[in-house]
Amino acid sequence: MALPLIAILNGPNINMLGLREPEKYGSTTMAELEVLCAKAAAGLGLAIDFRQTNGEGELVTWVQQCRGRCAGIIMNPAGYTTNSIATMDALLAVGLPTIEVHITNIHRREEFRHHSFISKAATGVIAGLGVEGYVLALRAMAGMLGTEQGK
Ligand code: DHK
Repeated sequence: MALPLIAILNGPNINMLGLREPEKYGSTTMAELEVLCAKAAAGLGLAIDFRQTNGEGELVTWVQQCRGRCAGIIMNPAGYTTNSIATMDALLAVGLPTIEVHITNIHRREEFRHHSFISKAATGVIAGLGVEGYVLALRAMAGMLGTEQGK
C-alpha cells in the first residue's frame, strides 16, 4: 500500500538556504534539506512531496491540491508568514494536519516577524531549531498519523 504523502511546502527565499545569512539559517542547502527530509520520512513510514516557491499564488494552489492527495502538510511559509491571509485560508479550506516550521526562532527576531497568520491554521509550530525542525515535524506528523515504525 502507498505510504501517506506529506507535502513539505516552502515559501520565498528558502531556495537560497546555505547561501542566505548562514549565521541565521545555517549552511545546509535546500537540496540537502530535501534529502534530510526524504531519509527521515522513509524511516517513519511516510512519503514526501518537497517543494519551494517564491510566489504566494503558487503556494495557495499547492495547498489546495493537497486535498484528497496528501495526509498532512509541513510548511515553512517564510516571508508569507506574517501577511498571507490567502495561504491561511487555503490551509483552513483543506483542513489537513499542518505543522508550521521556521528555521529561526521568529520570536527572538524583529517584531514584524512575530505574528503568523499560518499559525491560525496550524496544528503545531516548530521554530528556532534549524533545519532539524523539519525532521521533528515529520516525526510529529508520523505520530499523529500513526505510521511511526519505532525510529
Ligand atoms: C524564513 C524566512 O524567510 C523569514 O521570512 C521568516 C523563516 C523566518 C525561517 O526562520 O525559516 O521570518
